[in-house]
Amino acid sequence: MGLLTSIRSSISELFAADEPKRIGIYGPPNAGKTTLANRIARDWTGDAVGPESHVPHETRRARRKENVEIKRNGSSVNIDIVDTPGVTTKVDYTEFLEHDIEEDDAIRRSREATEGVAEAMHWLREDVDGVIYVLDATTDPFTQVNTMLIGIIESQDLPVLIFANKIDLEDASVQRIRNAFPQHETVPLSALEGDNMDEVYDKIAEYFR
Ligand SMILES: Nc1nc2c(ncn2[C@@H]2O[C@H](COP(=O)(O)OP(=O)(O)OP(=O)(O)O)[C@@H](O)[C@H]2O)c(=O)[nH]1
Ligand SMILES: [Mg+2]
Repeated sequence: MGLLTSIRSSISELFAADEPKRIGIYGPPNAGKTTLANRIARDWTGDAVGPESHVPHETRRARRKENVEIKRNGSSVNIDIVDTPGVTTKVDYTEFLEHDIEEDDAIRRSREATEGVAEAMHWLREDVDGVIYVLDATTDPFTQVNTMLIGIIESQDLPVLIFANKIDLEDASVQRIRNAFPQHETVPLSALEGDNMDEVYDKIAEYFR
């Protein structure tokens, strides 16, 4: 290799190493994805990604926070966080009516959520470098959606961490999640309370460097 070519390839490697990794936060509705995305963004950049809500499908379009630099043991990892809408097989507008939302608004929300899910699925195939899969540890992890999504992630050969969220709640079971997906590492946390965030950042730095 000529000197110039060699210098050029070293420079491009240097830039490639600095390019942020795009990390998609996926999982079923209400698992706490936005709460987690906001906590990570607030801890490292000072501002939030989007609104959190007990109403399912609050996030209906993917939201991105770019250049989040997480410092770990003297080195740092630079990521773009993509908060995605909760994935379900069917968005039923009557779910919204239970939360005192008018029918017109409910229909609009369910349409947006369906489009958002399709978009997030498309990104999973094309546009992310790694996945944080968030589950509510108080609910049954053995669902069709979880099995299908984890399967797609595996088929794309993407690095994936499973986050067992809401461990502050009494009926949370991290073991149930570990049993469901023994092939992946499961990290317990409470995105709401900020429990176990040190391990969360250690694992992010380890997996998505
Ligand atoms: N107890 C507890 N509640 C949590 C935790 N994380 C999130 N929540 C609550 O769970 C609800 C859903 O949180 P979101 O962050 O909006 O969930 P999401 O996965 O983004 O939901 P969608 O955008 O609808 O898919 C909210 O009421 C949160 O306050 C947690 O660690 N513990
Ligand atoms: Mg959300």
